[in-house]
Amino acid sequence: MRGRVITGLVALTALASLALVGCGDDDGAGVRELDGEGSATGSASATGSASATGSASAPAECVPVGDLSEADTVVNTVLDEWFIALDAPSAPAGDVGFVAENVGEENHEVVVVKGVALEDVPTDENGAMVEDELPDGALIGEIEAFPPGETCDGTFALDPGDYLLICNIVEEEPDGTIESHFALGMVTDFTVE
Ligand SMILES: [Cu+2]
Repeated sequence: MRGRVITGLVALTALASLALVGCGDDDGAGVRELDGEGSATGSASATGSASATGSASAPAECVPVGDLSEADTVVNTVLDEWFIALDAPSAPAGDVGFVAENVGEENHEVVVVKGVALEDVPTDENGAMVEDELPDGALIGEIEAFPPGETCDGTFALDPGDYLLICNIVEEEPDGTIESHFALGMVTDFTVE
């Protein structure tokens, strides 16, 4: 019952809750505990994620995208709570392979978006990107969510332009805590020249 009360509060103060989550790296242990509980019981947390992002309903596993061996440029990418770091801010036009290492403690993903400024990314009430509302052609592709401790890669044919790399996972924990990885800071610029 306590969880339901908190959920109601979160609905009214989603932004404040996100800010608290963002400040509280120490809360990570608790969140992870709840994660484990959720998967063990098959609870509603996965349902919430699926409706928000369509990416986290099944157990995450690395599914490489494209053929890394064909990449003209390889960009090493680090995913963690709550940032995406690249070893190069740009690449020449062509096949760009992102080799993403998840050094964090939660699943992460990489969505490649072209030609949309950060302030123009369409978002929902949780601060997550609404992929369906992106301009036509802006959604280039994505490395779907994969687990902590793993490395996954995606190779995309990129034309010159300004890009964003975004982790768009949203999780609603059993205690009502909502985490939008994008809102928490998992976004970075990338330029193709
Ligand atoms: Cu993430």
